Amino acid sequence: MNEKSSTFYVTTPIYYVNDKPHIGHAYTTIIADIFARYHRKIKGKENVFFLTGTDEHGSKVAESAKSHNLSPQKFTDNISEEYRKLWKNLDISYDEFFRTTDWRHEKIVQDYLQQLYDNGYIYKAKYKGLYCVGCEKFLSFDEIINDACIYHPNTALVEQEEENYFFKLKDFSLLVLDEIKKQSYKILPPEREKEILSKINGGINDISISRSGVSWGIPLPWDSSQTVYVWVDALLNYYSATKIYPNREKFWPPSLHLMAKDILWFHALVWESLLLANKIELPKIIFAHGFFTINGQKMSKSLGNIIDPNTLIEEYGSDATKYLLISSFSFGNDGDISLEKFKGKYNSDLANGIGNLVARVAKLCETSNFDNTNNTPVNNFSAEVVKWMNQYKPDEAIKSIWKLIADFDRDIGDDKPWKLESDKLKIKLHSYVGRILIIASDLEPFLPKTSDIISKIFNQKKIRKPDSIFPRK
Ligand code: ME8
Repeated sequence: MNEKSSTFYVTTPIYYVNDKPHIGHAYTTIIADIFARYHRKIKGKENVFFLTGTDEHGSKVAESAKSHNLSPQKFTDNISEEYRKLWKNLDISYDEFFRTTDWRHEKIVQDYLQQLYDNGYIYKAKYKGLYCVGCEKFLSFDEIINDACIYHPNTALVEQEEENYFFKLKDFSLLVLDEIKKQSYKILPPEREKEILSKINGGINDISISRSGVSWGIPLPWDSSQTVYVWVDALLNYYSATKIYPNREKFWPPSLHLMAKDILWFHALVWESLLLANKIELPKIIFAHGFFTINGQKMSKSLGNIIDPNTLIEEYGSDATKYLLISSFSFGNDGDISLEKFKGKYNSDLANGIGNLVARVAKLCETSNFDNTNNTPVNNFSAEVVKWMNQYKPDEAIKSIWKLIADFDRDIGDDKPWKLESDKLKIKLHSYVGRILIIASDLEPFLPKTSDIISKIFNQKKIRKPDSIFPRK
């Protein structure tokens, strides 16, 4: 394997700092964390780069700052810090936290756009359209239902006419189409790739890459009366990160960009076009997962149903929060979650599932005074976990671990070890410890703290029954 193929670079979207993080943001970041931890175990820590961060420019953020009577910089500093705190509480193992207000990024964005401008890919034109501040973009007809944005029905659309600079997206979209067909880069799940292909085939307009009325942004290098369109600024974070942090250049191109379907268009077409225009290698995989609702309703401030992930972490701990979010619906599809369902799932899968199994096996070892000096350390993944992770199905991978747990529980019932005589019992317990260490190793990317606790318990010479690892709620 050469160095390139052995590196793994995974990203989350950089989240807007107009408001505090919610469980939608936590969801994508947990999935990215799983991929990062999984690949670190296979490829080594130094070959994995996990990037997350915050998207801090643009009118959406500026308006929010104003409504809080704070300067945009102060406001973004505060919210960006909320994200970092959350990722710490949630035990997210990112390598770098990106902020688009980092001056090194601002300089890279300016140089990048200057190069596009010098090469004739940017021109000035008038544009009139309906702008959604929630999405930070002009909407196309298929994104407007009942005079409102499909993603932000409560945000009033603004009719705007501006003289802006445009990027020749239309020309590059045909090259992107070729790259998708050649499979040089992939959009997953496959049905999303089909959507993008049909949208490109349906015809593309050039895209405005600057704004004249937004001062909270990076000035265009050749015309400081305009700032860089926040989406162009934001997409370039993935590239800047490999330039501004030491020893990250070897990670280009990104292995996996994660996001939900709401922002796939920018990632699947605009991003690639910007890269192709400056002759930069394309990312390998763009994965757009689904959107989840809460008790059947869209999460929104006005409905007051936004769940703060910190509340879940306080109630259940970081590992359980991760488990509950990723196992609630299938990765890639839309889904629905509810706090009541979380409680049920916590009790059935964590307290009664893995928690009970660990207690049961440890107790058997303790009461029979089992000598655990000869267990074999486990440091790889079960074939099922590898299979699903290679298919970008972390939820299926975790399901396969819960199948191991259920099978193991059933086998203990069938084996009735408490009836075995001493020699047979020793052999049985030896195999049990082996099985539970396999589960612990498989769990490492998904429930890292639990994995560590289980490994410690079952690597003791004299195994002792621990306090309950997931107390019933
Ligand atoms: O779009 N279900 O930031 P953002 C699942 N700054 N995922 C959800 C979700 C839900 N209900 N709600 C949010 C932006 N997400 C830009 C990105 S990247 C160069 C710039 C997650 O704060 C999901 O990952 O609006 C979605 O794509 C992202 O949050 C949008 O975050």
